[in-house]
Amino acid sequence: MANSKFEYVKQFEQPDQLLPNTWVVVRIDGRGFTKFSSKYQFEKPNDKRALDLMNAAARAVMTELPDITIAYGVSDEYSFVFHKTCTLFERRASKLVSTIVSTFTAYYVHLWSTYFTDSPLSPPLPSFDGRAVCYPSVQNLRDYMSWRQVDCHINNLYNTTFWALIQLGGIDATEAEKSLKGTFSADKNEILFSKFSINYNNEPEIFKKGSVVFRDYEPVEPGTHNVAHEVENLAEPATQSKSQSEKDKKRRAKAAIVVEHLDIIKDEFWDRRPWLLSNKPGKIPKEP
Ligand SMILES: Nc1nc2c(ncn2[C@@H]2O[C@H](COP(=O)(O)OP(=O)(O)O)[C@@H](O)[C@H]2O)c(=O)[nH]1
Ligand SMILES: [Mg+2]
Repeated sequence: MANSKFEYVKQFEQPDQLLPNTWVVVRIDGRGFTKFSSKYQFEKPNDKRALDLMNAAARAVMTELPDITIAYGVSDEYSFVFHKTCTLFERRASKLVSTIVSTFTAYYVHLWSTYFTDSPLSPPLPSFDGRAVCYPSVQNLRDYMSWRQVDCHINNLYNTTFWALIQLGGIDATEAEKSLKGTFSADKNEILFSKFSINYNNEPEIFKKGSVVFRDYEPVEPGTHNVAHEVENLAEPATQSKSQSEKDKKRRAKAAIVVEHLDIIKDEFWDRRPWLLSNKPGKIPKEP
């Protein structure tokens, strides 16, 4: 094809490659969800429909993008983790982020009416922003995931107590804020229990722990696999025969993508699911 005199503009396209051999986390966040949640009267502090919708959209994203090994969501945010050996889009940040954001948003809108059966969407429509961050080690990645889950816990304990004071205690937001100022976790647990007979431990797991999405294979005995160590020493994706990668692909496609509300801070979660860090599909569980 002949070059046109306009073609020089291509030089303005600058590389935006993510560092190779690192775990890439794309975190998306609902734009203006403070307003959006009040428009659709989300329940306070947690709206189960809204969380289920976020989880369904995240599941759809993972189904379409097999390079995502795990995702974690809380409130109006979701983090999607690409395995460190993933070469999708030659690891261009803008392509990765825009793909996640648009796929997630499309499914969020598409699935809206399944979860909000009697409040149809109207403009301004929901939208999400996104960013990509590279984490060089398994420890950094796990600390990132732990950071999000600790955040979920701190916010949920605060919000649960704050809204109990208002909805059950009959005080206003200013007073509730004042009575929580400077309190520690133990104080909030105590307020919930002594004033409202609420045992925070009995709150739904989805509210306390957030949601983790992953492909489900048969769990292994903890201590039998040292995947973190192996994967840390891997500088390049292990070269695989075509037939092996076809097999992996099929097995990955067969695996159910599950949404659970588990502790992802402790080792156990990762030890029992070596495929999350190894990116090698595990055994498909037998039908019960
Ligand atoms: N009522 C209610 N609000 C929620 C729920 N999940 C998220 N939100 C709202 O979404 C906001 C998310 O925080 P952030 O992203 O910082 O605010 P944004 O910039 O307005 O999107 C929260 O402050 C809540 O107002 C929910 O389950 N119930
Ligand atoms: Mg937001």
